[in-house]
Amino acid sequence: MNELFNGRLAILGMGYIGLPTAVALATRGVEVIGVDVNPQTVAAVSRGEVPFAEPDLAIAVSGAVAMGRLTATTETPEADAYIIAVPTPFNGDRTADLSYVQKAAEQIAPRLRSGNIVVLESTSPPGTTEKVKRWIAALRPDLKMPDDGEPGADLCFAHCPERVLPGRIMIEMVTNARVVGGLTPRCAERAASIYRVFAQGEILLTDAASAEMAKLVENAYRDVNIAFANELSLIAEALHIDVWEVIRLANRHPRVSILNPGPGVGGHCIPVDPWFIVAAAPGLSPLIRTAREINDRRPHHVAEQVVKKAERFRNPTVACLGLTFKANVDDIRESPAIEVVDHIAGALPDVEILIADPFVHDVPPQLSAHPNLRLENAYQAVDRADIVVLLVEHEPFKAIRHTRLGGKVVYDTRGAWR
Ligand code: SAJ
Repeated sequence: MNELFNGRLAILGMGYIGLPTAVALATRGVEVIGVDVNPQTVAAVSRGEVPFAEPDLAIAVSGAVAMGRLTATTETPEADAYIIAVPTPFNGDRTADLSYVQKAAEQIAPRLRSGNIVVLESTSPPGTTEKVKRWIAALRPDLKMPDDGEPGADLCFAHCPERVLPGRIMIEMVTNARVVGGLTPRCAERAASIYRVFAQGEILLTDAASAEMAKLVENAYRDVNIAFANELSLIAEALHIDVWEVIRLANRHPRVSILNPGPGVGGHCIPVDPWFIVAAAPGLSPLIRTAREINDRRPHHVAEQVVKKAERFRNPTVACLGLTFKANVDDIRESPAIEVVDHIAGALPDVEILIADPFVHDVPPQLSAHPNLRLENAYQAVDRADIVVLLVEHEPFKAIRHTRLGGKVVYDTRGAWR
């Protein structure tokens, strides 16, 4: 009980979760091999560099590589434990695309030996850890799979969902409570030995399907609560009431904590994960589905408001501040801000649109087809604009003085300039 893993560990997927997890283990003495299909990612990690921005990650990666504890390769090596941290996007019908998970399982299968642990970290629908076991079992009939009540299994399988918040990954990786769901209790216990190496938060042992579902539920909970705020914003707009003031007042109630309305919900997790629940129980999830739809409609609604404001001018210039999916990160995946800009630029082809974001240095490919759109420094964009739209509350934007915005139409979708 409470053993600590001290073998060799391979992590498949050197992305937003795999790489910080690799570093957390490597800097505490575990020999970690990072595996990725992308040779550029492997080359970057091998040089001790990080292919994306996340506070404090770069220094930790270069330290772990310099210590010789973290290496990277495109080939799946032999190891004592494997963590799968590859993407699980959704298909056109919004069911989970498990092809990356399946490929990872198939890559691991030929390397497995008796005593190995396989952990799935990728966010997955209930039953996926069981599927990983079956994919591996089909390729390795020589190894005994873990089945409840049957002793003597050669392998352990568990789901341990990541729960870190982009922008705070290095802190939350260590401090968050960790759910470890095993296909059997022994699987959970053995997988927990890996996370005990670095986790200071509580480690909660459970079964694999509960762990899979808990992760989806966490993000659906947030999505539903953001949808509530976004719906309030629509209602307040129609009733000419200031939604931010209403929320500020309501939140002084001891049991009320309303989130912030905004231009939509982005990132790789919250707009995706609730659909996995809807797909698993379609007739039973109207609230979760509706919340998704409310949040998905937000960018279009925000863009329409801007278009209406622009109609009041003869030849306006519009500044859109912020392109990333949320504040103070450089990640533009599933960014509602980009969707808003795309709508505005398309709806107002003769209007000059200036876009600015301290974390984005080129016009994102999704926007490159608009000839009326230009990337600018935020101050210049604001100074030249008739209409200023705040889409992401990056710290440098919050610092823009109110006097600079004087005489302009200001649409603050984040309530940051109140
Ligand atoms: N947002 C709002 N209003 C709010 C809060 C957020 O509009 O009040 C928007 C953000 O601007 C952004 C989106 O929602 O576009 C999501 O941002 P976020 O900060 O809520 O979450 P993520 O996607 O960065 O990370 C989430 C986290 N999940 C929860 O908080 C329940 C994180 O802990 C998970 O590990 C992560 O998803 C994941 O990987 O699943």
